[in-house]
Amino acid sequence: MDILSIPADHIYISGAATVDNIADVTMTGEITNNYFGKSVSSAGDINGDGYSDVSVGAYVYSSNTGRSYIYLGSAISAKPILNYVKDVPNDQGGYVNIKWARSSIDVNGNNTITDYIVYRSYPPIGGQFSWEERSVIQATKRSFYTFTDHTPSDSGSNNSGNFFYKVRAKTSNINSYWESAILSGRSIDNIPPFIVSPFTAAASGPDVLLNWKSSTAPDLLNYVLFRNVNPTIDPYTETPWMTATDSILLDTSTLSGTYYYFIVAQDIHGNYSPAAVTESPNITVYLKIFIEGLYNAGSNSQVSDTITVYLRNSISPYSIADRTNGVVSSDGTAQLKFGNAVNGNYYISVTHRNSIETWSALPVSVATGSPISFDLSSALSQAYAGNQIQVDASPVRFAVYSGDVNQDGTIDLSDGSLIDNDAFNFASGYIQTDVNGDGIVDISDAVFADNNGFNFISKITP
Ligand SMILES: [Ca+2]
Ligand SMILES: [Ca+2]
Ligand SMILES: [Ca+2]
Ligand SMILES: [Ca+2]
Repeated sequence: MDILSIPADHIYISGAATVDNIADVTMTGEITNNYFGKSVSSAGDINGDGYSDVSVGAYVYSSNTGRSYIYLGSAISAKPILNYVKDVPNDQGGYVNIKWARSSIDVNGNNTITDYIVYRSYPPIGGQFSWEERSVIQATKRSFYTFTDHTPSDSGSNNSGNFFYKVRAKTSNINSYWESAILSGRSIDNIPPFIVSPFTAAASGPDVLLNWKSSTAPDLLNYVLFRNVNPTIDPYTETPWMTATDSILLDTSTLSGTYYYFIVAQDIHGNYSPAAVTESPNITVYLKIFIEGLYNAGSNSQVSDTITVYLRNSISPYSIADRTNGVVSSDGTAQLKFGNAVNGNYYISVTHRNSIETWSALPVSVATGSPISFDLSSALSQAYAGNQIQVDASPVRFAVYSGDVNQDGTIDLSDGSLIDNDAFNFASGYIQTDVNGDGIVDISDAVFADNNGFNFISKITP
């Protein structure tokens, strides 16, 4: 506290950042007309308590005798000032830290204050607090006091966890005390569980068996699981699929195709670990394939495009066991995942927006969890009936035929006329008739249909 200016008998006290023009203390003389306040001066710190004291003269206190009053400076109120109630960081919850500034009379030379009592209340009901004594701390004339309180509950997703505090500066007289203002605060569990790892999904007949390593979080509540066709989710907004307390779960109503399982470990305060993800069990095929119209022998690469790939039963009528879409990259590789077919031997057949449907020469053995590679491009004989065309001599590469614009299994005049029409109309974009994949339709696309049509190219299947 500093005394900044002393006009007459009004004293302005600067305790905080600014000084206003409202008197903090008004002192009145003991008798009227004694000219109390005619002279006011700072008296220095007379009693050595760290506060400036004030001398106020009343020079006509009695007929001939002036009187000087010494006012011992102090804060305006003897109430302790509650500074904060805040979470203790980096813990599993349950604690808040409370700090307050002493009563202004808890100072050297003054033993009025004997103790501080910390009170806590649940949020008031109907304006009524329910104060509970949490601690009694002896007054030791320190500027500040702190206390760490163990809270009954933490702030969580469905609970604000707010508790209210006040501090009483107590004297030896039970009826005489000063109380701080009321402040609220809450404790928070700052430590979510670690990510669950490992987390695996394996086929178990038609079911999927999920397995994971138990979390070591000391405040673990359970595991929350999710399923989604997307490989990433936000577990806080995603609707949970299951909860579990074990470290194993059998999914007996699996989704079709390929999708993803996610798991988070949840602590008792609703904190989630990061989500761990695992793919649904599937048959993965790494296919290598080039497409005649999209291939450039000069750069040894092709225009990347979408293909549709089928697993077909190995015996007549070679029905479709599974299908999936994939993107074949410029280097001819595509990763394909089949979520429906059971382990077995299948022909692999490939379709593309304007290429001849092409099958593998023989059935290929596939199984969930055991990815295989299949390369159509390495030899003519990789394709059923050798139904491919060489597109490069160095490196030696074979490609599926291009030009089946109408996807009827044969390249002929009807494909050529579709290309001609679009070329005549300057059609452009991602369209069937753009055989070389440059985004426009012109004579360079028609060449493929013309040449392959001339050679009566058709799909060849078992
Ligand atoms: Ca905490
Ligand atoms: Ca925790
Ligand atoms: Ca055709
Ligand atoms: Ca083109």
